[in-house]
Amino acid sequence: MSKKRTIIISNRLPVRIEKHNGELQFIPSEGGLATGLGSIFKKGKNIWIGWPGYVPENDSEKAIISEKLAEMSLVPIFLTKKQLKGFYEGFSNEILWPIFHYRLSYAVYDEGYWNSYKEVNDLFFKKVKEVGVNPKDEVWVHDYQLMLLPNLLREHNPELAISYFQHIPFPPDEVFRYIPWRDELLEGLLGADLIAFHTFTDAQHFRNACVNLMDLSFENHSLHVRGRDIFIEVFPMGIDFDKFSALSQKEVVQKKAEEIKESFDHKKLIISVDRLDYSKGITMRLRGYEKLLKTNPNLCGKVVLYMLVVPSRDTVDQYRQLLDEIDRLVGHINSVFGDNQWTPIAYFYTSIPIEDLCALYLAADICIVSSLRDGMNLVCKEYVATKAHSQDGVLILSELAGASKELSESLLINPSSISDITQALHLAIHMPIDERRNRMRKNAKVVQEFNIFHWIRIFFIRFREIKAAQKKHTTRKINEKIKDTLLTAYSSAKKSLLLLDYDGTLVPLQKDASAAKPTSEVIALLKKLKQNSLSQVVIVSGRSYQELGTWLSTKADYLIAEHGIWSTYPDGKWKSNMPPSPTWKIPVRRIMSRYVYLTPGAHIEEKTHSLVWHYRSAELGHANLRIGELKERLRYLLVQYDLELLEGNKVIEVKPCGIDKGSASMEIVNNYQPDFILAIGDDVTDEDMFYQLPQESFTIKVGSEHSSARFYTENQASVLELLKELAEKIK
Ligand code: GDG
Repeated sequence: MSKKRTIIISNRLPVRIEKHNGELQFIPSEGGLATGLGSIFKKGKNIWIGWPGYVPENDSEKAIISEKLAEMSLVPIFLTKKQLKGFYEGFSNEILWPIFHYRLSYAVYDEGYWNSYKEVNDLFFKKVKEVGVNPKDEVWVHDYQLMLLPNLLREHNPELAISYFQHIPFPPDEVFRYIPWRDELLEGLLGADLIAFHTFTDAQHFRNACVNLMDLSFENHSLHVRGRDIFIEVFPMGIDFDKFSALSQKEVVQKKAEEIKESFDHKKLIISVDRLDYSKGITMRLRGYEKLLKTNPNLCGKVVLYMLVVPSRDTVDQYRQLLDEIDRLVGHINSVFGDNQWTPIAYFYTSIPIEDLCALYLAADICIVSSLRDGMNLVCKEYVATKAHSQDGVLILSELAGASKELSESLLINPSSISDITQALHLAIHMPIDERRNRMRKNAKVVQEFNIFHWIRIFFIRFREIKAAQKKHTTRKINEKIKDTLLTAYSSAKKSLLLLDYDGTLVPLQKDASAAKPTSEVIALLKKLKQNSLSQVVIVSGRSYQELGTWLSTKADYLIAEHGIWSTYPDGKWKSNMPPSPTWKIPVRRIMSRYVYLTPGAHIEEKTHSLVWHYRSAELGHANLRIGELKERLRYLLVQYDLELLEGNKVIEVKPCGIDKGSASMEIVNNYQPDFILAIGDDVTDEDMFYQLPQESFTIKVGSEHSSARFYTENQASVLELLKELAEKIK
């Protein structure tokens, strides 16, 4: 049997390929993610799949690259220039990137980009198939370029452990809505077992998108999709703390830092390091610095802003424009405030070796990160790690960067407020040494503890826990073996009893409850099941007895309505277990009506012995807000009149205590004494039935494994499949 392996998949491989004098050179990436994941993909037969960042000129070059990368456990996916344009520059960077960073007006909704995105995600999927994946393997997909991949993998391999991490933010669902292909993107991600983000806010936004756009339910930290639990998690990514901290102690780095300081005459050095991107708030930072100089002329000649901008995506229009804007602003500030002796901004549009970067961090009195939106931001963590020894330095950090949730001892700024930036710079320049040390020590502790290796460790712990729990649950999922046992027991039973819930079990749930009439398929099925003279078929529903009677009176042996209050057992005639005209309804209806008045889409259904507040057509968040108040207002009436409140699927129902689907079913069980019981239901109210029936009964929950039922099945359609097989057993 083949051994389990871990497959990492990301758009870019952790390597750069360059061609010099006709020779290919392979330069491994020094980035934090590459270092962290190195502890995984370099082990055993594990691999990392992705684009090598180079378009080969011919097949022989492809072969050379594949062979060389194989030695490094890397598997390349070769993309054409056209694919890179549509999938990467287009869909990923001109639609997803701006939308996910709240820049709605920058998005270009090009159908061609979308087709290219699908094509390339499919190419990644085919590559995974080609390298061979078995059900025991673990796959970890990284980032927004591959949002469709988890589901492509899932469809091919239902058991596979699949996780996804998004490195950039996830926008609020109302923003995400803008993307014409939003449903497909969510569907794509929902193929994973674990979907994780840097911050709780991002996780919350993603969850809301699934609940509000896909109408999924979220319980116990997980989304429920076609019988599978998908966990949404928060894992703030860290850096290789020890590497930066050790670099800062290296003599050569310290010397370089000293040289930097000297070259600026030991003036207060403020640094910023970012990729060229409109999400990084570079122009706002420049304006904040300009205002600092304008409002504090005494600082002129005493401070320098060292701004390192790393070239990125500068073939895209918006990035080119940003570059021009930065050039213009830097030129303006330097010419207005500078003189022969002093240039206020030292601006570099380049990238530098890691030792030089570390020396820059070390030399800086202040580091400013002013992202307008940033998934995490690693630069600020690297600055803190480099300063861990000296504990001297001030971090100014945007509250819209994920890192701000952890580095709370920074000077937090609103990056759209020029005054905020100016004020923070002023504070940082004048901060006393004790405070600087105190803040830096606390921040460094967080960066050290939650480092990249810790991130990977806790991610895999959770990932494996989820898979283990899934395996445990799947033993309860109706499979062929359980089905065989059930069908055999039914065939050989002398007296069998079928207790079937209606909505969500025999028919799908509908927005308009009155539209959920039995289909001809269900009617034919019930007719067939009823033909078994050794069996009784009972529909156990929460619906009103009038409605249930009109639809199903001749289709089943008995009907139980309103969660057990009405029953046609034993003589086929409706009777109620409750005295008529309950007085409690008047005050309960009055309160429920008030919340109908306040909530568009909500309505009250009146049954003979219960009142139901429906909110399937209301905005979910709004309804939840009202339900909280409604429950609070009903609390005293429940005690006063001995009532209970049932929370069902987009309904809450108030009814007298003591009678439920369980007690009504047990009345039949006690009289009929069946030797086979099958009970199926999807609602919380079916739990009373599952709980009270004899232990050996075949109790089946529809659509969720969280239940006291012995088994569960994926969805409503699978119930009909099962009942069909049952009907075929009738002699
Ligand atoms: C995305 C998300 C999230 C920069 N200049 C040089 C250089 N760098 C390195 C830094 C740092 C990295 O680049 C930049 O990382 P960030 O996290 O700041 O930003 P993104 O590239 O936008 O990354 C971000 C990240 O993914 C991880 O999940 O934090 O929010 O947008 O490591 O050191 N490195 C060298 N020379 C340079 O000139 N050697």
